[in-house]
Amino acid sequence: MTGPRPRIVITAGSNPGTTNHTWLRFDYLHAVSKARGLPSIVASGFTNPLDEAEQLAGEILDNCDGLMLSGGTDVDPVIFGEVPHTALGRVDGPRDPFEITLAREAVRRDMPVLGICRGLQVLNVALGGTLIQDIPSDVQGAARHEAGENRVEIAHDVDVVPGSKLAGLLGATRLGVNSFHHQAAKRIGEGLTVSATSPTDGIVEGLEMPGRAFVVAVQWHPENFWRMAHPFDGLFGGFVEAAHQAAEARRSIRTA
Ligand SMILES: [Mn+2]
Repeated sequence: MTGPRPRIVITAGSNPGTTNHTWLRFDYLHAVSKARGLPSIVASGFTNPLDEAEQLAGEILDNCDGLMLSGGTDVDPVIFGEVPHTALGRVDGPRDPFEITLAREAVRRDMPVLGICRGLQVLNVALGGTLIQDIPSDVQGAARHEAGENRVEIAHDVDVVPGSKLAGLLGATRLGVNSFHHQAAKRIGEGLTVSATSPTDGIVEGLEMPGRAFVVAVQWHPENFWRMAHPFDGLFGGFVEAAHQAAEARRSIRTA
């Protein structure tokens, strides 16, 4: 890859109800940087009237080459028309519409998108999908998807659909993943296909959009493995490469 590093914008949480901080684990930046992308952070919660959300999303995406939707709090089920479950965790009011708008606009533009954990759920809801609000309540005999504190502990296996983009990026059709979620995709959003599942309980662990250059999402946290050489490197490498291609294509149009 030659030329300037592709600009990857990473969404961050607005830390609802606590302090005047945004928050994002550094691992996301390290993983992008390791793949030779240039990471930057955007957060909701600054004074952006939601009626300007689409314009704001457009301006953010005009200034980057790829969108990474990061992990975080639960998506508010009111957005997909369901009553909140008693086991619903914290939600982040301004973050949901901000990220949903960004996700829809990025997909519309065919900009590369990588969704991680909550990011997979946001992408799914943005495209009209729904979520399992609490796996232990809703899925009998489910695997342990909420692991402990060790970010690189393997919690369960995933089966990756052969021939999927994800299988190509990872170079494997079964591998162990970490897991820090109690929600999961239920009805799949328009245009998305399931690229990975947890073999014992069928929980959706990967989504992607055929026909787009790079719209890929995983339910686990590959960014936590950036310190080691790992098949997950292929996921970030493919994402940053797609962003690079998109940037090069735009530059060639501009100079033509
Ligand atoms: Mn899981």
